[in-house]
Amino acid sequence: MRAMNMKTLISKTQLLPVLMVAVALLLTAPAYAAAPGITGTSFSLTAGPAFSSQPDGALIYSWGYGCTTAPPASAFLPAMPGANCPTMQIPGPTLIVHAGDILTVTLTNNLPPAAGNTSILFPGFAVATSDGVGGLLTQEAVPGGTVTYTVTVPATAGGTHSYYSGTQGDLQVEMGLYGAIIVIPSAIPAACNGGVHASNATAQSISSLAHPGVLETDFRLAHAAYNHAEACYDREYLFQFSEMDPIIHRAAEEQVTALSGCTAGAPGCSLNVPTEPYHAVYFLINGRSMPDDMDSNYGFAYPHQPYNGNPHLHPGELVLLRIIGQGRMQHPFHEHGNHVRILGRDGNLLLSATDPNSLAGPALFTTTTTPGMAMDGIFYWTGRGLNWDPYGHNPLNATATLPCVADGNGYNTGAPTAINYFEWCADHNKALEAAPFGDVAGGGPVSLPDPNIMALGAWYGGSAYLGPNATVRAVGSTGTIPPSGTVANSPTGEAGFAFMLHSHNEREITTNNIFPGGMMMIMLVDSREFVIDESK
Ligand SMILES: [Cu+2]
Repeated sequence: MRAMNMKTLISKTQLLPVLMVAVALLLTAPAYAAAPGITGTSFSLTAGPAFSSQPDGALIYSWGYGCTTAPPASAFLPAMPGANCPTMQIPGPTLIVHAGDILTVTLTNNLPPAAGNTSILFPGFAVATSDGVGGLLTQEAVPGGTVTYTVTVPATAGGTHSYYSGTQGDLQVEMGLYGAIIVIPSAIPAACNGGVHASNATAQSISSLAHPGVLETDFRLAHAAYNHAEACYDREYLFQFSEMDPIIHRAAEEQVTALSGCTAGAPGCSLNVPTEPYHAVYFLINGRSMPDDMDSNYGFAYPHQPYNGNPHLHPGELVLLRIIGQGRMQHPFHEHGNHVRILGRDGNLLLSATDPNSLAGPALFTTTTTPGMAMDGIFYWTGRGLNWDPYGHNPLNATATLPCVADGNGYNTGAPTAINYFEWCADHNKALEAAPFGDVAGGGPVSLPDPNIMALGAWYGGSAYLGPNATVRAVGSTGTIPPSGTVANSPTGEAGFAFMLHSHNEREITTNNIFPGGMMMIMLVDSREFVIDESK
């Protein structure tokens, strides 16, 4: 996912030079695609220890899955220069596989000897095992040893799935031994090959203010989450929710240190870490707390937490949210701006009882995950219900008014390349501002603050309208100081509508009891002519 526009942030907040250097370094760090992972039919994974980082500066002793050796660049999906699979990461590497595959997953146990055995569960899949020793739930790898799982992915499979340790789960999952499996369906319905994404490039090419010569790249893994015409999507993100109680991690670290060098299986060479009472203070999206989750994928500051949480989208796009609850708590995660229509849970499509050809998943206000549960849902944003016209600018003609022709559902979808594609026509030309610029006449109830006021923050493009062209024509409330064309408000910079996506358990949007933090991120809705580039 694309990193935040830090350039705007520093110019508006005039941070200390030393911090600007740090931010500049972040800008040069590679950040890549939407739902990255490793692909193939044979995976060599390891379970091992490393320290994960928190935005309060804490380094937390953790366990995670990783790659025994770095896979070839061709194993990464989407293809991303600079992508890596370290020997330990949280969450574990996302395994991107195809329906009908038979997977061979060999796990090497590189945890400290005192940690004992470890394993992987693949809930919902038929699994055969070889090597290892018998455990309570599956075959396990002894310290220094291996176990091999042969996982059959049904030809009809699709969607998002979890994997996690099946050994002493109260400790090992808490320590970080979990990850995701994405199954690409065996057949993609023809209806899914059009969609909003296909027309974005056309919309961008006709805009006088698009990034010259740069058109949007397709960062999807597929065009549908399942082999079903109602499972098409235009963009995708993977969110894995978890939490950590650092007291447990500290106890594990102290005992591992005290027992360093002991012989696995010998008397006394084992951990006795209490996992109750449980008092989590870190709440994670893809292994990171806010604001770290808004930084780059594979950012060098997070060598063991490579995945971010930073969604961007255009109006009307069907955005596939792949969501997994990986910890022990329920997380009532709220996607602001619309409900999420659930396609399937744990890889099972939710079909209508009366029409088995139709989907009947609920539209959820919060995508609440119970432990271990995965769900796939569709989110989109159009501006419907705002009661004013957020599309009120025309990038091709500063004085012409964009047409809005309502389809049967009330949206402007007749011209798929229109900049105001998916505008809710009932609000077309409805004024927001008392003294506006652009297409929409004055008379609205709102006097927006001067865009030069720093307190509005980096997100405000100087305009109440979507799009870089709106930013160009934005002026201060005095009408004398145009904020556009500055570093803070470059028309080529991102000036989308920002929505908080966060846990509705408000304790979970803190980091070690400090707000804001934890399980929170910002979603940006960008006008279509702005190129969402997941590759940097
Ligand atoms: Cu909310």
